[in-house]
Amino acid sequence: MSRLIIVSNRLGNPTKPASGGLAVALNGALNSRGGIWMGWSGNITDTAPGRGDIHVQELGHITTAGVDLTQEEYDGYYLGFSNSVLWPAFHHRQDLIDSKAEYIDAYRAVNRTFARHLREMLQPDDLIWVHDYHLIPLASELRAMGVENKIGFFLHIPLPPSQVMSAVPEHEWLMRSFFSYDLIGFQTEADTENFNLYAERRLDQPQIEGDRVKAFGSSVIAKAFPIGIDVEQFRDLVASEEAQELSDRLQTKSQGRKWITGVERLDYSKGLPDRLKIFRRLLEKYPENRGRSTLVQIAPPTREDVEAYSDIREELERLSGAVNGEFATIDWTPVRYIHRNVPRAQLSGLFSISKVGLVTPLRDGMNLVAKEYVAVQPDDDPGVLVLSEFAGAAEQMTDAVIVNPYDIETTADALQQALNMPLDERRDRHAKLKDIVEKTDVVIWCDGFLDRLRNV
Ligand code: GDG
Repeated sequence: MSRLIIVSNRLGNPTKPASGGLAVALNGALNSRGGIWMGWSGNITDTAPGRGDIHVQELGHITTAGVDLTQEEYDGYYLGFSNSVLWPAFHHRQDLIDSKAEYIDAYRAVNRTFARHLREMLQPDDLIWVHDYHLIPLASELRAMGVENKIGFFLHIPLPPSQVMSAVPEHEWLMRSFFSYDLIGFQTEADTENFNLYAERRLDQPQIEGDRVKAFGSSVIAKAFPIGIDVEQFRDLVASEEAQELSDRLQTKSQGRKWITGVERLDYSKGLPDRLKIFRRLLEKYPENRGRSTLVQIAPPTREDVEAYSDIREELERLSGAVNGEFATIDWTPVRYIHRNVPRAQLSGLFSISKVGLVTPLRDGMNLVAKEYVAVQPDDDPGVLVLSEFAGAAEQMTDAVIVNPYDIETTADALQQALNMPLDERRDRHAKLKDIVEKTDVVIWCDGFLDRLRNV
């Protein structure tokens, strides 16, 4: 069997029990095939740009290769082009693009450095799998160095329509780099369609035949591979002592109150301020929820060095403070807002007793929280998933209560509907959602992508 080479911005750690579904699946795939995981080591050094050391570690039949970055590279490649240009643009927030000429240079240079280190470690039949927007040009750098191995790419975030894509500096160059891959995986059919439409409208004489797109004298297969979660692992967590202890405590304390739960990194794409406005509207319009429903919002910090993130924390504190100030009573706090990372076992416990999983991003590649919430609902008395139509997950999870989070009024109505949904309807929707989550778990996703890549 050919070795698997995973390349991602951050390096996974195969020696530690992985906490996220993605790391679990990739560790599993690497363990069964043997191979290399390459990524940024997490170190910032002061060597000359492009000379960053590589730290190679042998862990059984997995090798990890961590590449150091200089401060300049980190600022330009990671904070700059990846997270101040591509992340906002790909999430339809052209208004937040903050572009400087040196960003794209650093982005290209770091991709070249990764390619240079990787080429030295490659064997002819290695299968290479590159992850996410930080590394889109990696294959074209490898091809320029003569690498002929099969190379696949998976985009974890959405691919925007060509009109939005055209806001990205040098977008033609970026889109052209996709054609150095053999296989590109997107989260949804909609993303795949955006890729094909960009090719049709902006490339010179493209040909699209089924999954295959031909342009620039090369051809690539572009296809949706919706990512899933490790259902078994997440259910084991909910059975753990830590999860049980928390859910028992919450249920005893709640005295019949209903928990509504939201969990995500404090990112502008996740629609957190709108969520607080939705909850506020629920309390205003349906006063029977006062004293009876509580929103638990967990939003750990993320990318605080990127300027566009600086105001969200303040805005969220202001909004949650205002709701609590207006509606709280001596023995009820409407919003519990936690700006810290919560242990994964506790998250699973909280999900399991929450009557509503409120997942309302303004734009999201997939959204794993929606799937985690469904995975741990009790079959006999399940809660309701309220899901934004702008999450990739909405393409598969059509039995959720689907909402438009920009429309505060109708989303507050939908939340009220979810809180009062009859048991039969909840069971019916849950059974269908659970089926989807189980049938498209992360191992199936990983095997599906690699099988296709091997057979391209
Ligand atoms: C990107 C795409 C796509 C969250 N808070 C805590 C915590 N989490 C965990 C969740 C979930 C994961 O982090 C977040 O995954 P998402 O899918 O919701 O979102 P992104 O981080 O934006 O991921 C996304 C994903 O890639 C996979 O392809 O679905 O669209 O944007 O597992 O549970 N975990 C812990 N404490 C927290 O406070 N332990």
